[in-house]
Amino acid sequence: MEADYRFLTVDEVPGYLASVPALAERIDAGRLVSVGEIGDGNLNLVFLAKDADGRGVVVKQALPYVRMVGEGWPMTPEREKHEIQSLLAHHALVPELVVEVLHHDEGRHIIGMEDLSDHQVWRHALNDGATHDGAAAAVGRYIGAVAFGTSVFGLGRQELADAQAAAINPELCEITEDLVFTEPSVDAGRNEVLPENEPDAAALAADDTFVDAMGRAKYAFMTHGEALIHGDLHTGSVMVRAPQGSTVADSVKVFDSEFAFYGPVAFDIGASWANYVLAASRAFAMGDDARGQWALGLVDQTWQAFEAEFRTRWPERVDPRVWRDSFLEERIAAWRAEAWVFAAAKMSRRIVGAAKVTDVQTLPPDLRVGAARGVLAAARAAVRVSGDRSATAFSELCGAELVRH
Ligand code: SR1
Ligand code: MG
Repeated sequence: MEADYRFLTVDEVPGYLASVPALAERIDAGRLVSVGEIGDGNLNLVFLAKDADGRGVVVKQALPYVRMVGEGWPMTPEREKHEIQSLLAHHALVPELVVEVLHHDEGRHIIGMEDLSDHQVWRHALNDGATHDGAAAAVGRYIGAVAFGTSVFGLGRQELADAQAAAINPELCEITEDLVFTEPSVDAGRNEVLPENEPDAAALAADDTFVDAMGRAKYAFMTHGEALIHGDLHTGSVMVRAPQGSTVADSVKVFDSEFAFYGPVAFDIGASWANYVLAASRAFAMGDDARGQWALGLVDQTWQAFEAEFRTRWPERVDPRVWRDSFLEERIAAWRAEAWVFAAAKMSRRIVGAAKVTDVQTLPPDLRVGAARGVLAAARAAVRVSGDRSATAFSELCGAELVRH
């Protein structure tokens, strides 16, 4: 461990804030009214400090291991560099949709960020039955802006090479390769399901079509360095806010991009779709079919906004001489098809794998069984369908499986 890499504590936060000019100008460190550790993710420490004027900042520190497991699962704390680099690059493209970075402490792997405590983690809001209309479209617009602006279409050759070199992130990519593509069907000792779901997990592992699809998807993930993708774009990586009494989001902020690297554009699309299916599975399990259908509708909202954003930026592409409009149509169709399979991977890992989601885990066990079974059936069905179908077809197919189970 580096000499100055000490773990931040609640007691230390006031002094830390006072010592960092970029943070001290955003909060009165001498008049703090609260400091708390609020991290609820799988990996990091996250502190929120508020002052007497209601101003706040967030300080996040990467640990040298996976928080949800402990020191037995080491993980590079250097991941904070990838988070910072990607947040800055993405913020430059769509500042209104990405959390603002205020400070970077390389030695201690700490990031200072704007306070979003007037927002909610979108997964929590979804679990609570809130809608935040417009959030799914905002996510799609973010993916589209990043897909264009960090790729060969939006960057000059040297700038692209520099960005690619800075974004090499093998340790975190390997976690995704293992947990998302391999382990749903090949248990490495980390999988767990309810006893009633063991036959469902076994059927997934024995499904040659599914395993072959995961092999192709893993290959694409490891070789298709198309854009500086978020890399972990689930509903826990998005903050949402709506005015009191409104169902419409007035602010949506993407954060937590430590898994960022040059990867397939469709991986972020598929990640969002998978999490909408998980939200839908919760609603159907609770007997709220209207809510389930609403959650499935988010799939097309994200897709349409992604496509619109990419098409809007397309006239500005670096080399229109050979990247003609026919190529745009090819890319859009290819990304939509790939998103089906990435979504299947992402939804299945959240049911059988090491890192689960509260959408399903907080259901009573008798309801969880059916929700988990439905999600695994949807994942298996999705990889069987030909690649030229719409986002709406994806959500209809998933909905049919969720309702059936
Ligand atoms: C060991 S890390 C487990 C998961 O947490 C993160 O949010 C990623 O999704 C990762 O796969
Ligand atoms: Mg995360």
